[in-house]
Amino acid sequence: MNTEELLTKLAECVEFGKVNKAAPFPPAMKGQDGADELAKLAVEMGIKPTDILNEALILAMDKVGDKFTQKKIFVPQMLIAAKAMNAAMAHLVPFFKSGEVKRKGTFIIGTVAGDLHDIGKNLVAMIVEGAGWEVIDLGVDVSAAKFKKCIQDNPTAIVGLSALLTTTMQSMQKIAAEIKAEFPDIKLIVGGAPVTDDFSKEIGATGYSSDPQGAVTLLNSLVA
Ligand code: B1M
Repeated sequence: MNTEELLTKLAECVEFGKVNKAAPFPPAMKGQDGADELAKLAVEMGIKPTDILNEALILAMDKVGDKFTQKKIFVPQMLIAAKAMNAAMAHLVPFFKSGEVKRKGTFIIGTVAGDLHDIGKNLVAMIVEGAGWEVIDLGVDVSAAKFKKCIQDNPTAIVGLSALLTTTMQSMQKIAAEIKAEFPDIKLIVGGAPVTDDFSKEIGATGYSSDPQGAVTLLNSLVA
């Protein structure tokens, strides 16, 4: 297998959620090497980690995000694709740590105080990470103080707030105001089922996205 064939195959594994050779899913790829084995092989073959990331993994996750936006795939397919992505990424971690592979930026994300919904937030975190960002996931029920502490430690980060309840939209508004009072130049993006573009403008957020791929596009535009 040459480099191009290997990266194409690796991208397919991520796109269709073939985690490793033992994984029975997807049935059409049963018994074949998965993202785990192929990423390992790519590193052993000396393919540049940035090429593995950009020409296989990110490419595949972009497709996954687009298909999800277009409702061609659903949450389970996106989760399994993210699992395959993570299996491949494990082989690239040493290169990230050494600084050989540069991230596009840091994205701090959390579900706002009072809100325990994390499925959508986790999807956003996974897709953004898959798109080449460092993601700091603060979890659920995150207070303004916790966001602010994290921003202090990561001053160039962009912040993402997620809310799933109409009641916690108020919490989102309060947290956004507290963050902006202390960090007026911070870039803040918001999302979650009840959140709208109008609401994001009302609370002074930098931007809004209704889905993970939109969040990636927004983030990329903010550092372009
Ligand atoms: Co809750 N819940 N829930 N719930 N729950 C909803 C949201 C609800 C609409 C159900 C309903 O009544 N039809 C309703 C909210 C009504 C409202 O406020 N308008 C509701 C309620 C009322 C409640 C409780 C109050 C119920 C109760 O206890 N009486 C309670 C609140 C607890 C709390 O948070 N304090 C509660 C609890 C729960 C569970 C814990 C049981 C569970 C959450 C488990 C978990 O997350 N780990 C749960 C669930 C699963 C749901 C539903 C069924 C599914 C939510 C979900 O995961 N959707 C939901 C009904 C529904 O949506 N059909 C419901 C799938 C997910 C992929 O979509 O989260 O929208 P979503 O994320 C999307 C986008 O919004 C976007 O990208 C994601 C992918 O496309 N996105 C962002 C999200 N964050 C983003 C951030 C971005 C950008 C995009 O940038 C930063």
